[in-house]
Amino acid sequence: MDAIINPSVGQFELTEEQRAIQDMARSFALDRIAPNALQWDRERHFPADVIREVGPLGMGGIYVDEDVGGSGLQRIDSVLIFEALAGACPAFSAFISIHNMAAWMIDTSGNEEQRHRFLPKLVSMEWLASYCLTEPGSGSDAAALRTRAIRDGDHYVLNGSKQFISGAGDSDIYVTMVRTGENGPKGISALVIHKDAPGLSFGANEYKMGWHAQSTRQVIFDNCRVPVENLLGEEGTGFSIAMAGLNGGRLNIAACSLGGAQSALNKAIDYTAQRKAFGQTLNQFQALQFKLADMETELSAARLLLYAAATKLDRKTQDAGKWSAMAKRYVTDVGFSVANDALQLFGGYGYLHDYGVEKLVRDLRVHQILEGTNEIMRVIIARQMIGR
Ligand code: FAD
Ligand code: 2MC
Repeated sequence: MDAIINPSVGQFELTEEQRAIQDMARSFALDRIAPNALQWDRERHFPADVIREVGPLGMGGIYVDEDVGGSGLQRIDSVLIFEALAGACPAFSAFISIHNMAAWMIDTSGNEEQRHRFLPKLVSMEWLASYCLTEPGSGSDAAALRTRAIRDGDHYVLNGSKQFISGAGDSDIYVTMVRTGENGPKGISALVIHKDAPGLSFGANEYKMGWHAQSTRQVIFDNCRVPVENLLGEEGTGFSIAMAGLNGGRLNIAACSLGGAQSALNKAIDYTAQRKAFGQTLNQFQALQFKLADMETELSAARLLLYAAATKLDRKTQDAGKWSAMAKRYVTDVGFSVANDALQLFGGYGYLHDYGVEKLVRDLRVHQILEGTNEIMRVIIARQMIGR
């Protein structure tokens, strides 16, 4: 059932079922993620074992249909889940989000045989999934991708590479956009590629500013052979499939920012209630009270926008893509700024790893870049506004 959301008066109320989903994700985050998050970050460890634990809890196919084992929930439920998981570790939450995006693409664009071949193992998280669109020569201009797939009997033969792929090398399934036809978006197709495909290899794990709990590698195709039966939809429809996936993915990334920033704010509220300067606790300085008030206000506005955008995608409204872009742009900008302000409130201790705030700042920074930069979100919003 939909959450009751009326953005025009700024009120929303979760249903009992949604509260139960939120509680389940929060307890998992508290018990299984939070105690390990700093260590994973320090050791650049991809916690595949703990990631797999979310499958039996229904978080491996949140909005995948129930006939193949999915949870059959809605976008609003998924943002509640990713917000809750990100409270403990945004990078962990974001990987589950990408996995869900890839699974949803197979669920909605795959044929029955493909759905039954891939989805039961993806929703249980026996198999993990990655999403491969970006290339070394094309990021924002995604329709310029050049990885070529040429038909050879009952296989495609792929040559090219994908850049910055989250989970690459650790995932079992790669939903990959390739060029099967002309230049531009209409020449792109989507393939489901298993990690054992001959000719598939991976680059080195990148050293990054944040998201250390996730691997990021190149995916390299050297005469890689993929069965034609792994084509999603028709040849030439891959770009639309990729973009439809991102409409939901962008909401989830925004939810990851929201959860991470809320966690930073909560830490700042506690810290400023204890730390003393000039004979009083920090939270007695009005300048800092005003800072906390602004952080709370902006996060609440971000949450309302996100929940409204998720509801629009659930209702498949004509402007859902624009709202998804608006939510991604606004929530990830606010999320980063709130986490950074929380770090400032901690003074020098905010800069120390053990306090957990600097990790949140580092993790949230990349949400302004990936799943479409925030400049590209403005391109999408403006195009809808001016009718192009
Ligand atoms: P560019 O496209 O080169 O952009 C450079 C700058 O120019 C940016 O500021 C951009 O906003 C700006 N710009 C470009 N075009 C315009 C324009 N028309 N108007 C205004 N400004 C513009 N991709 C995947 O496919 N799968 C993944 O799993 C994945 N995971 C990632 C994980 C990490 C940690 C990172 C860093 C990236 C990941 N990406 C992934 C790639 C990510 O989506 C791209 O980095 C992003 O889309 C930007 O592309 P680019 O890096 O090539 O930047
Ligand atoms: N939803 C549904 N369909 C969409 C869409 C959307 N959000 N955006 C575009 N399309 C369709 C569009 O309708 C058109 O189809 P048709 O001709 O049938 O109408 C087709 O796609 C081509 O669209 P455009 O003409 O708008 O294509 P253009 O090349 O001008 O630019 C742009 C599209 C800039 C919006 C796209 O390239 C883009 O989103 N770039 C950012 C790339 C990105 O987000 N990468 C993220 C990688 S994943 C990641 O980072 C992870 C961490 C997983």
